[in-house]
Amino acid sequence: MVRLVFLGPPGAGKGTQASLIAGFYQVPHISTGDILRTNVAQRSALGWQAKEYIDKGDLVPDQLIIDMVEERLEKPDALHGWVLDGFPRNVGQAKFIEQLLSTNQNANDIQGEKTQKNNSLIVINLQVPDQVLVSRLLSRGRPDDNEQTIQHRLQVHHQQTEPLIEFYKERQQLITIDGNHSVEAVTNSLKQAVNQSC
Ligand code: B4P
Repeated sequence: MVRLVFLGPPGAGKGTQASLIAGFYQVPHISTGDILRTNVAQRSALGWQAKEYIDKGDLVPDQLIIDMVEERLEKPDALHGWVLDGFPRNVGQAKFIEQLLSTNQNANDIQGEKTQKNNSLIVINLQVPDQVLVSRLLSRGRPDDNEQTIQHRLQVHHQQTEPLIEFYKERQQLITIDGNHSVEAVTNSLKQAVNQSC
């Protein structure tokens, strides 16, 4: 079973690679950014709450995101693996995933299923220099891709998401990939690294 998480700064190519890898392993690609933007477009209650954070480049509060991810992971298509893109983004969110997988593991153990590797998580850290990120995002041009918001998103990433590198290193779940190459080259490195870990 493939359970993959993509870490990396804004513009590192998480969405681009997560979509390709999810297609390759035939598991759902779950992007918290995409789900939030759909909610904003639909003007749902969650969308109204999330919009001000996204526009500023801040993280949306944990409880809103965790409830949203929990609901998505309970859908039938996510029972046999997933690729999470943009989640977790801080230690609180990472602890939620850890707890969720350990609860699943306990349930499977009680049922006597052989799940030695079933609940293991692979964490991909896509590395790209800040100046490359800024130019990629400015040329993408999403509403939150303006110079001021991008700089703030990078700062939020360094402060809140980068500590996850150590968190997952300690758990021996981290694979670091150089994302500063063509999309195809990055995908190839990723497939190779994931195949070795599965
Ligand atoms: P996200 O939607 O996750 O967006 P992102 O980090 O900006 O982009 P990503 O890294 O996926 O870049 P992409 O592949 O598209 O977050 C947006 C906002 O939502 C956050 O700021 C936050 O407010 C909120 N949010 C989301 N998740 C949250 C959470 N868990 N908790 C709290 N808040 C949350 O690539 C970018 C560009 O680069 C594209 O144009 C692409 O074509 C290009 N590109 C990709 N790979 C390339 C390559 N190898 N070479 C050249 N260009 C490349």
